Amino acid sequence: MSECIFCMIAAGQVPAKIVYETPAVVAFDDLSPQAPVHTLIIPRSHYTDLGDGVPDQVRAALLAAVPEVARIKGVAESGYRLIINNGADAMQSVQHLHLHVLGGRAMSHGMVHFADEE
Ligand code: DGP
Repeated sequence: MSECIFCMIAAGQVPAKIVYETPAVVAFDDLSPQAPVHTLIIPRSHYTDLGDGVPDQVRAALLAAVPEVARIKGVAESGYRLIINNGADAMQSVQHLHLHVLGGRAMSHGMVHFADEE
């Protein structure tokens, strides 16, 4: 997808702070970090979200990258949270499947936060 910002990052056409990459995935720091460590892991190929026919090997590659990213970012021991905002109700804002790795400080137990409670 030529106009997809994450495709452009994966292709090296838009700069990003690359943390880790394999032939299947790229990990880079989020532009608007929500925690001291906030890294995104994306497949190089374009899939809108998890419902977009993502092959098993791509799903596996995304998860396999998680401990590598955690190690590189120094949060493997302290822990981290994984988030996938998948689709409209989850407020997915970039329509290229991505996994957030968040860490570097203690988080609350709460996982969700509904729009009508804000
Ligand atoms: P989501 O809401 O799950 O779709 O999160 C998209 C994330 O992508 C959001 O945390 C900000 C980040 N982001 C958007 N555009 C860029 C970009 O051009 N570069 C980087 N590094 N991150 C981006």
